[in-house]
Amino acid sequence: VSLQMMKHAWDNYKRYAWGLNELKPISKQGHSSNLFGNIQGATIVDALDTLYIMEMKEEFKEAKEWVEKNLDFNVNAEISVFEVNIRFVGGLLSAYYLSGEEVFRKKAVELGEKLLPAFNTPTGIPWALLNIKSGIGRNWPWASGGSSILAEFGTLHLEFVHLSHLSGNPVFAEKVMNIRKVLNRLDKPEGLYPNYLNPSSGQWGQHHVSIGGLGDSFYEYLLKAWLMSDKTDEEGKKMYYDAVQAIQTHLIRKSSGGLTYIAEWKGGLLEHKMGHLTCFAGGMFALGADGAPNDKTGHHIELGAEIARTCHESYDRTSMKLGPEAFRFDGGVEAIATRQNEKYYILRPEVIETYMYMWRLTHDPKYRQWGWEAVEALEKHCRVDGGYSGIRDVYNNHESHDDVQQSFFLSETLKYLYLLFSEDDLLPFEHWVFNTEAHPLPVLHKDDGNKEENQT
Ligand code: DMJ
Repeated sequence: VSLQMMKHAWDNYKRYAWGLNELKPISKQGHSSNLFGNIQGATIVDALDTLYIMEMKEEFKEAKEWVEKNLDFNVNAEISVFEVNIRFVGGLLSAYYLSGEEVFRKKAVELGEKLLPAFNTPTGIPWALLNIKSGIGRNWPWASGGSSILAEFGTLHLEFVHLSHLSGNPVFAEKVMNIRKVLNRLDKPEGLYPNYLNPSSGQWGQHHVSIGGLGDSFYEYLLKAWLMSDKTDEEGKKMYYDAVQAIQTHLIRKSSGGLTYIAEWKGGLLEHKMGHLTCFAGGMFALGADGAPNDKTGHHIELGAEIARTCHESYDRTSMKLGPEAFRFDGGVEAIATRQNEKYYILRPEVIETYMYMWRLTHDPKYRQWGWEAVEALEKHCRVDGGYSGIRDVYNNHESHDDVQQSFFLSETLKYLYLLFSEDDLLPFEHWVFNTEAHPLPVLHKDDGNKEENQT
């Protein structure tokens, strides 16, 4: 089924928005998000590995040809360093590792080089935004006193380690190792990492902590850096398990109805709200369970299962059976959005992502059932003639479509659905880690490194 869904999403993108970043499935035209400046083709690059895995060979071939002929980074564009890294660098790296086609390696390294000027700050903590022609960077004007964002500069590690590996140029890995060094020098309030860090002073901005937006994938990349290093990156491992310990103590709570949730922390005060984005953490806890210190493996799996259940409830308590952007545990509600501007669903993957990890790690059939419920809801409410669209209010009985087919729907949501219903030996966790946009990157096995050294 996810293959049919992919075909519908891809065919319509191709028909109405080919070469542009994303598709507007209602108005049947291209959609440009300013996150990518005027780099083009986000949906193509994000979808490459999904097409490959689903064995959509014709489509993969036309996507590759587009990349060869048209993907151009010599443009005057201000881009989001984080978004371009996770979608474009990540997408190109995965396409290279899966297909072995040199063009993807070349483009990934070329783009990586374009991103390097973002690190020209007094601390080496990169800017959020970069003009890839002039090399001038800046931060989001809304981010706490000129700060960079934890989830942005903390979500470069996996891709940059691979860029060094593939190019032979150590500079990429050096840049991301320095980010860790800066973080490790700083005092952390209650052991937590604030979402904001000033790249000039090297000091934290506002003490806001989140495992959802602005924080999320920083934690994910600590764990995955360790896994991707074949468990040799002890620093990443320690940072991850220490952070989870602080998160458990200060952010994880249980509602009176028995639902475990991860709250947000604002200068010591809890906001009892959980984002759809935060739902990825169920899968993360389960993935990290195996290495958990002090015999805590079972506990981390259990935590993953509880987060999965809570996020499933957030879907089940809507009329469309698709979850809202954020849901609350206060004012007498549990796992329900109360604010109008938190009721939307934009084809995000995190809940399905967690089902996929929980399925692989426990084989409890309920995760496939829950994934199936999501498929039915997507087909009923998000599928339109011209592709798939987000929904403005999941509690309403009538769809109000937002008219965007997000590129992560093809790279993540549909890929995780496909994996949920595939055998475990398709991209096995011993050999692959998924970047935060669901692009698989190979584990760099200790032996491979030795082999290369022996050869030179
Ligand atoms: C994706 O770009 C990535 O999953 C990122 O980590 C968070 N936001 C979207 C999906 O919701």
